[in-house]
Amino acid sequence: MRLPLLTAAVVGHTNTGKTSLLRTLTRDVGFGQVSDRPATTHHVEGTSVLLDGRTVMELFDTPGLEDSIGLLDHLDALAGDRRVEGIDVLNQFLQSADAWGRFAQEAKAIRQVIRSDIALYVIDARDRVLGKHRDELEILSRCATPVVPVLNFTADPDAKVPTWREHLARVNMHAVAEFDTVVLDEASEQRLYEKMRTMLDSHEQTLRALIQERRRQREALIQASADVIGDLLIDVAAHTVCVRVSNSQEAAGALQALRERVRVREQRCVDQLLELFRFRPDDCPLEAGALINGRWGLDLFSPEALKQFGLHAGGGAAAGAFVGVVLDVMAGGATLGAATAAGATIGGLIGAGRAHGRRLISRARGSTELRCEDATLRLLALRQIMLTRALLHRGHADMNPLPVPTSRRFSLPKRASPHLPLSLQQAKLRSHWSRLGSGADSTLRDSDPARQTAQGALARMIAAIVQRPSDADIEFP
Ligand SMILES: Nc1nc2c(ncn2[C@@H]2O[C@H](COP(=O)(O)OP(=O)(O)OP(=O)(O)O)[C@@H](O)[C@H]2O)c(=O)[nH]1
Ligand SMILES: [Mg+2]
Repeated sequence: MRLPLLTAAVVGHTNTGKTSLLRTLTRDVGFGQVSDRPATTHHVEGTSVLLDGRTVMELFDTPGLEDSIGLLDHLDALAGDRRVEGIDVLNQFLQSADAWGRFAQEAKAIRQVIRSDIALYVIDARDRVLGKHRDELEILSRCATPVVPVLNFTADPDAKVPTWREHLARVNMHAVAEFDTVVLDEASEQRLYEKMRTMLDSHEQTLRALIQERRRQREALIQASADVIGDLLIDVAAHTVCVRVSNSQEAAGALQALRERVRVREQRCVDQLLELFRFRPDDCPLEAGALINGRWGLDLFSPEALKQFGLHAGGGAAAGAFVGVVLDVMAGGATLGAATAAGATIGGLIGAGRAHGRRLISRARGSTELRCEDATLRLLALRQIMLTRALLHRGHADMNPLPVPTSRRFSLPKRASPHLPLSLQQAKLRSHWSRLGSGADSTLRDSDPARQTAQGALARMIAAIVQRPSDADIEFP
């Protein structure tokens, strides 16, 4: 069924966040120009909201209203003593020279309001109610277009939401929406569409479909993110490197290479997550410990990164620069001597060697395995989960850094299981599941249904963690 096209003009005083509102509603960080400077937007610019590939809503950004007090006086003077309707006077004004001269900016906005089905009047809720606002509302009320006031900057401690609501009610505007454009709150967006729906009977279906579509998209985004993170974790958990214990130089080189591969793999996951949420790396600028131009500020293999999430590296592997990697020295039987020797050689390099018990894969004599330790896997999981949660609530107008995770918010609760989830334990025993390193056989990996099952189970667990309330402890598993 073809839904009727809905057109909405976004208007308001300069610098109230009109362009920002459009960016967030359309999930388009590239739309228009957003700046602290007043009068950033000079022209009317439209953008589409699609549903099943078809445009169902067109949103129009407009230049800020700057001289509403002057314009209202001008309109009143145009009307004179005649009993004429506001819209007629406005049309008369739009055809006059003043609409291209001293009131050109205002005229562009008003023309778009008159042409649209609805106007969203954006208010900086930190402002006091001033004469300019009263006059803007008065002019808008003459446009014969329904108006939904949108209170922006509502997350700011200075927001005067009740005062604004009271004032708007006095001028007969009861359907008021609250929407902070930098904090994407799914519920606020829904309420905004619902307010529009109450005013637009003819577009009821379009708005209802949009609300449903946004809900569906959010769920799909969470699933897709969880899947991408699950894939990363399996790749890293399954990745092992065999090195000869007798050659400490070779071992050191292999260790560096392993860490680099894991870093690159994490970066690929970050890039995938940013892309899923339609952010560009430089949309998430610098803040220590958080994402810096789309990269994690703290190295994955640093004690600080572990500490940030309340994690501790296990045993001696935490020492020095070699955080996050464990040495699996062959243990038992005839190789015990070699293992001890390996402990002496590479153990000196890494800090200490730790012997892992059960082995399912065969190994050559005199060699040892390097792999990421559990704390690194947890850190990888927590970093990407934290990023996903931040992106879910990040408006596409947000120009601030992503928030820094703190150990308080991300500490592992005492009851946390000492074991990794089963799927990761399985991955640790199946090096062919990993895409990392030369040993990875992509055909084998992609065709192994057990890997897919494990990734699916992990993704479900991650999706549940991502959706925990904002004040909940974040833990993995
Ligand atoms: N903290 C916060 N900042 C916001 C919000 N909305 C907009 N901003 C910031 O406010 C400034 C103005 O935003 P714009 O979207 O350019 O405002 P505008 O109404 O389009 O401005 P003009 O085009 O000049 O009329 C920018 O620095 C935005 O980053 C918000 O909800 N919260
Ligand atoms: Mg603008």
